[in-house]
Amino acid sequence: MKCRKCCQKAIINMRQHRLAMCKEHFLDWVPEQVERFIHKYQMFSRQEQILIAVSGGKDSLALWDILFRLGFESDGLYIGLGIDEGIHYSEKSGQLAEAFANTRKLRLLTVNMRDEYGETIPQIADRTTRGQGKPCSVCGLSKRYIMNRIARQGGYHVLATGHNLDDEVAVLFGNTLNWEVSFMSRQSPVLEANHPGLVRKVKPLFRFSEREVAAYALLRGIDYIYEECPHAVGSKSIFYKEILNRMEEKRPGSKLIFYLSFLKAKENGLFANHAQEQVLSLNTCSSCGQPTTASGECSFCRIMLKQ
Ligand code: Q46
Ligand code: ZN
Ligand code: ZN
Repeated sequence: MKCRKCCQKAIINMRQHRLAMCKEHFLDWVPEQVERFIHKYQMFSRQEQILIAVSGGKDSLALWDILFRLGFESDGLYIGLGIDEGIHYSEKSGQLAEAFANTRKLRLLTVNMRDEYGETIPQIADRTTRGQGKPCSVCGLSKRYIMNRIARQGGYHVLATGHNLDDEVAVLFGNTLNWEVSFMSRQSPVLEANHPGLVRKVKPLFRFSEREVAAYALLRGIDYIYEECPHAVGSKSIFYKEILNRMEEKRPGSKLIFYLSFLKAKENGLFANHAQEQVLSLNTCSSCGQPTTASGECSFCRIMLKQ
């Protein structure tokens, strides 16, 4: 297999794009495409301050590397979840995020759950009904809450996450199976800040497969955490990804078509009524002042105040 651009030996073949590339051209192609998508989907401009949610994994570090190479001003935010039983997931991922920032002289903000809130995610999950069995629900809502709070307090215009195509398609697949129309109406590569106190959220890597992002991170020599969070084992999302990978194997491009067709349907107004309802139903938390769909206190304040 030869590189489409220079005819040297290709190191990656992207069947869904009918495109093979050598290392050098692949490492140029990825940021070029990211810049194109940032512009196409109107994610942010060069004048805006970007905060990247950094987990220490390949996606968020690859995103930070790409935005740095493209000359966008961006800081990182790492949230120490305190998931340290077994493989020391949080400790290792925090060290890798820090090392990445230090070697490139980038600014990394850190929020440590234990230091800031007095409890780790597994501890909060253990004492709340919401977290019974698995801490993912508590973890997800805490991360969303903290990311928005730090972005807003720091005066950032936009919060970028490293979600890739496989992540997005797995979520869409799950929502479609259950016909979760309100979730589908909110799923997008760009979520505008349509309520006071919200920060725009963007996913600049949403058109790249997990394999492409992993290849980019490896070829750039990025040191990231290879292990998944131990709580991800057996998750629905991983199960959906396996099914979708089987489909992609037989029909390359299926994932991208599924996701882009969904975006097209949204653009044509398929979920317009539901999107409007979501905006109208946002309130302000009576305790912390952050936007919430709940009336009274937001879910985060409720789990933190519940003894
Ligand atoms: S970090 Fe948190 Fe994930 Fe771990 S506890 Fe679950 S939600 S699996 S992205
Ligand atoms: Zn080449
Ligand atoms: Zn609150």
